[in-house]
Amino acid sequence: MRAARFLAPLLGLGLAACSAGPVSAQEVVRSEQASFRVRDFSTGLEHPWGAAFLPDGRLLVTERPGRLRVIGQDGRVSAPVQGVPDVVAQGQGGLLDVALAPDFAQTRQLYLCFAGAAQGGVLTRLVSARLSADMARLEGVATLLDATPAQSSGRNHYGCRIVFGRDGKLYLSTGDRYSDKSRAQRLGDLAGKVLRLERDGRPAEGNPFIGREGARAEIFSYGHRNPQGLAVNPATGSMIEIEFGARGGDEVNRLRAGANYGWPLVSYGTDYNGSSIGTGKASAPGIEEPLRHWTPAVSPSGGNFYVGDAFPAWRGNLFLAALSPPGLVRLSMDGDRVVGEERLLWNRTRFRQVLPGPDGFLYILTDEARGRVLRLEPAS
Ligand SMILES: [Ca+2]
Repeated sequence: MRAARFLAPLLGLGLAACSAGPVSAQEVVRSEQASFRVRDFSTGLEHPWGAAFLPDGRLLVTERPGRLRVIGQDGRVSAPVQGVPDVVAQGQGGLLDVALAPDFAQTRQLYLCFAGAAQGGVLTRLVSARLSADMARLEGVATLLDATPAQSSGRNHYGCRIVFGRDGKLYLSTGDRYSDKSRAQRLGDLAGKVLRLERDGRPAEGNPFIGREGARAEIFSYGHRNPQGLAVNPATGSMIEIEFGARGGDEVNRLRAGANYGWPLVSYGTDYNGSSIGTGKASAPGIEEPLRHWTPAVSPSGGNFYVGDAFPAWRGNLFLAALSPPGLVRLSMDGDRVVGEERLLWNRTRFRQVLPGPDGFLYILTDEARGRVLRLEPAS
């Protein structure tokens, strides 16, 4: 068991069979600032990846193999929503994130991000669609952006988180696609970037590389490895990005227009075989420092800031869903500075995404073949 625990983070494997066992329903956890009960809110989801609450309190959830579901407030899972585009559900790819348009209540417009087939291979693709009034199907599906060029080798590192900024623009993260790390530094390439888009997929007005020869106008920031987390800090309005390092070097960053976040020139971690990354340095002039970094890795996928009334002590904290070692990372913030860290439900079940609900409870997607939505509720 000790060897397995040591090797698991290196191999990217989960350890569902640790001594404490997987996270289970009805458990009460007493932590630094809050006591909570963990409930199985919903079950029977295959590798849920992204989620968005609808205005009526229901929850839209993606399943990586290519399904979109609506979960009722009673936790009941709908039949798959019809009309989801074909995805390449191989490796880390598949149907990944879902986000609602800011005016969803009027337009019923939503956005999906996934691994899509294209000429020359596979890439990260962004589409828009309308959710039918009965929530049974998607209508008017349109491809907004392909993070070109497509890559024929490998099925890893798609990034693929969608978030709207305070500026009303759509931010989309893309991974470096693993095989050729240098894609993240190339400004003519949309891999390993955070893109800032108008709602129809065009480059957003004011983007930093508009007019620069050889650079893509969609790019907001670059030098990212595999960013699966994006969230707006409610205290500052900053766009916060979360990305996996290789063997260590996971990062939380505050995004600035036109900034270089360093991959693969610098990293606080090493490559999986222990060799150094790029220059072998952890930082360099002209490259943005992370707000926080982890070695050994925690493998943070999605993350969100807690807003709500159920856990007053957690307001404004940034929660990260960690895959390996699995669990929840809670970061206390002072503005955009990270001033504290606590690990919850650690070494138990792989978590893909975490988000607060309109009821103030905290919802977690588990990365399992028989995946669940967990709900944390206050316990006295
Ligand atoms: Ca970095």
